[in-house]
Amino acid sequence: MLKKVLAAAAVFTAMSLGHANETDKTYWMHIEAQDVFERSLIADTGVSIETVIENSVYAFGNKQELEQIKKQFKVIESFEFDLESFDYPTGDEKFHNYQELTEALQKLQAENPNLVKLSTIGKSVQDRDIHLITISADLSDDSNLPAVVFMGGHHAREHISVEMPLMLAQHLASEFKNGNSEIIKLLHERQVFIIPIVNPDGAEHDIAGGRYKMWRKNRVTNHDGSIGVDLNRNYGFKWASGGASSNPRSSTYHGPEAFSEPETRAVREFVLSKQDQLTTLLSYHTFSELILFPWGHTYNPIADQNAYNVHRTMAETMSEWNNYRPQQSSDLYIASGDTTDWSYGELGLISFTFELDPKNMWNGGFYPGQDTIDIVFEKNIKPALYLIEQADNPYKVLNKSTYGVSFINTDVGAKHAQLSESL
Ligand code: 0X9
Ligand code: ZN
Repeated sequence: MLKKVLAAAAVFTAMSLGHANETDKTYWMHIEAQDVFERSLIADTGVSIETVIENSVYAFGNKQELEQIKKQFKVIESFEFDLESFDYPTGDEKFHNYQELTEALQKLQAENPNLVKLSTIGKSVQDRDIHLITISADLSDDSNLPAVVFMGGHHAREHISVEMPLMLAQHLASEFKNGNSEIIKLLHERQVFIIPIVNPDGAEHDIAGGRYKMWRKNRVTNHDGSIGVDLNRNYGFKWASGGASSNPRSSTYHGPEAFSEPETRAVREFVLSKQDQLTTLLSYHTFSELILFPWGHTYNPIADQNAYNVHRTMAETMSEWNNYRPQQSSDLYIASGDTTDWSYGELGLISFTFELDPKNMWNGGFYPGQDTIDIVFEKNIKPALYLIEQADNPYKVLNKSTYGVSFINTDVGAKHAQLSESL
């Protein structure tokens, strides 16, 4: 605990960014915000909101964004955030860098050739493979088993969001091997797809030199020479419609167009290629201990009542295991172009974003230390197994025998209607 407090203190006391020019400097801000509308206005300036507490938020942003916020809101405290002298306690070797992750996935496949397949869905900006693990007793490419996809590592600094899907893959394989009858049955009836790291370039940058850098975006060079697009603002459903920045220097830059980035395109192509099988998607992020579901780009709930109820019911059920708070994404703040608005909005997948541990900045924020890995896994394995279990038809959680004739599929396409009506 002391370590965590010290880590948080290091975050708060870090001060100057030697190499950057004025506009590149990053500021840590504590801003008064009474409700979700004020939080959305703040997010709209381009800062990335990191912690929401009752009447205020904590956020990172650049000088220009800070100035804009000062005009509208009371900034309780702000200071320049020193990326260079940020010195997190050592001892985080348990986290997997890209090379170690790749080796762990290769080992998993080598040890379980009939259950685990390692492939790639595409390349990152810097030409790294974006790995895909398929786990099933049926590994054939044309399988028609119901499927669920788990993803991690959209945001570079969210390292625990990579460990969770890796451990999920390892857990499924080892339990299958150990004769766990529940897992054996599950893997005979499903294909489980796991993409542990969508943004490998960003994650490698964040740890380069043995020092965390609070990096969020990918590593593309933008037209103005700045670096990075926020991959969780780059998906193509209601893209750039709020809570995402058009400024390439912003940490929530949405990119020049929807799916401008090879990483989000790779996810799109993969998900589209499996759309006949996929019913469910979970994207792991950190931090705040939340279970989020669409919409994120609007305060409106999903118009389709059944789909809304499925999301809410599943989120509430999962929250009993991990004690995270279930809520609509936009209850946090409006943000457009995230993975789950696209996967639900475009394809009707039942879609969740988990904000994993810790709960807040004072417990370590993005860098809570390696002891948190096992805690996160223990809390979140049951929710993951539950999603796999329900993936044949998530609408079964509603326990209804029929939806009658009044069912109108207002949000999405054929897939969703078909599942809902099959009850
Ligand atoms: O802002 C994000 O992309 C996610 N939070 S994070 O701290 N991991 O960056 C939350 C996305 C939730 N979606 C919306 N609020 N629309
Ligand atoms: Zn994130």
